Amino acid sequence: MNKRTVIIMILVLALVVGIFAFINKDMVKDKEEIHENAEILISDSGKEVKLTFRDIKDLREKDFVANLKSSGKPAKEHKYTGVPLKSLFERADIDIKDNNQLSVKAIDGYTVALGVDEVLENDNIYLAYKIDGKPLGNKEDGGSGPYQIIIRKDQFSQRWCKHAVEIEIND
Ligand SMILES: Nc1nc2c(c(=O)[nH]1)N[C@H]1C(S)=C(S)[C@@H](COP(=O)(O)O)O[C@H]1N2
Ligand SMILES: [Mo]
Repeated sequence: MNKRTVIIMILVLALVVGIFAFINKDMVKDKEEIHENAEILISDSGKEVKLTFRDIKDLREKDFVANLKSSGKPAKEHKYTGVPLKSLFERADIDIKDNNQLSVKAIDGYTVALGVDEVLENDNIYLAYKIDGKPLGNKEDGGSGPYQIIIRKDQFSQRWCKHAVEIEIND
């Protein structure tokens, strides 16, 4: 192999690596955009407020640990990232303290009821969007997000509503 061939091979390799890095960067950006389009609808007797991922991330983001009990597996501790659920109502200018109950609805129809008293507790109910530092992912890719309700005190995780899309204040 002469010197010229070696130089050409190195240039071709560098070009290939560069193209792959470029494509990968675009793919990562697309994923982030899909994730950032995740919205939550809050409804309170006729009033509807839509919060975007940006709105939610601008609230009091916090890392916390909680024990996930997945079906057929022993409970496992995970680090979640999210915001206290009650901060969403503050952001939407909805005062829930004179209400009793609200329900969280998921894209698969799963609905959980939450008492206003427990929602107002500190460090118990969160709207999470990351698990162990990674986005929760959506239903299609086997994840539990883009948003999941985490109730630290619910040891069996039944009310940890995955794929949450709407919160309705009932009464
Ligand atoms: N949207 C939605 N959320 C859900 C469920 C569900 O079927 N749909 N199952 C619940 C139950 S019974 C459990 S134990 C936890 C954990 O579910 P996993 O077994 O899929 O991890 O999610 C809860 N949240
Ligand atoms: Mo479950």
